[in-house]
Amino acid sequence: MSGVRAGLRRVAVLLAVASAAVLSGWPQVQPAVAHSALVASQPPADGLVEVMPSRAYLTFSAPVREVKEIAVIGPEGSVTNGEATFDGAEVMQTLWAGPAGDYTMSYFVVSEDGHDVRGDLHFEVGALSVLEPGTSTDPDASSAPAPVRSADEPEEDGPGIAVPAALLVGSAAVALVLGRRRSLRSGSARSR
Ligand SMILES: [Cu+2]
Repeated sequence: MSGVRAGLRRVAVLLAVASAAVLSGWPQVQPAVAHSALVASQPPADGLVEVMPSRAYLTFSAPVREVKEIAVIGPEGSVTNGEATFDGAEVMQTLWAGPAGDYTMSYFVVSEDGHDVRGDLHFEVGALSVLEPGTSTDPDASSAPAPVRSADEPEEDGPGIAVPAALLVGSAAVALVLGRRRSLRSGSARSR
């Protein structure tokens, strides 16, 4: 009987130790879960806007207690106009008009739990076509001479369409002559 009681007491002690460990460990875990972070912004991170908006917004995962600094730096320097304001988890910063180009928006706020939340993001101001200069200057895009050549001699394995137009016209003429000569010599049996 006493053995059973001793066993029960041991179990009770173990449970008490275990629950004490859980309770003491709990407050250390909780702040990490509630830690605030940036969840959205306007302009969006790595986004493109055609014109600099008059206001930038930063939305955090927890309410903001204080805004230390919001900075928006572009090709001609800072475009922030006055102090940032905040309402709950959203921070608003008024902006001056800025030129097209790359901008860095950095933030430093104090979250509801008293922790600093800081970081930066990038966005670009400019027309959509400015973002894709590769497609218009790409040598592969000069495919205009290709239809002419393929219409004349579809089976010629000439140089690729990446070759400059002048070279292409010259080689097309040579290929045309060679092609004619070859077809005269071997008839329609050999096409290549
Ligand atoms: Cu925190």
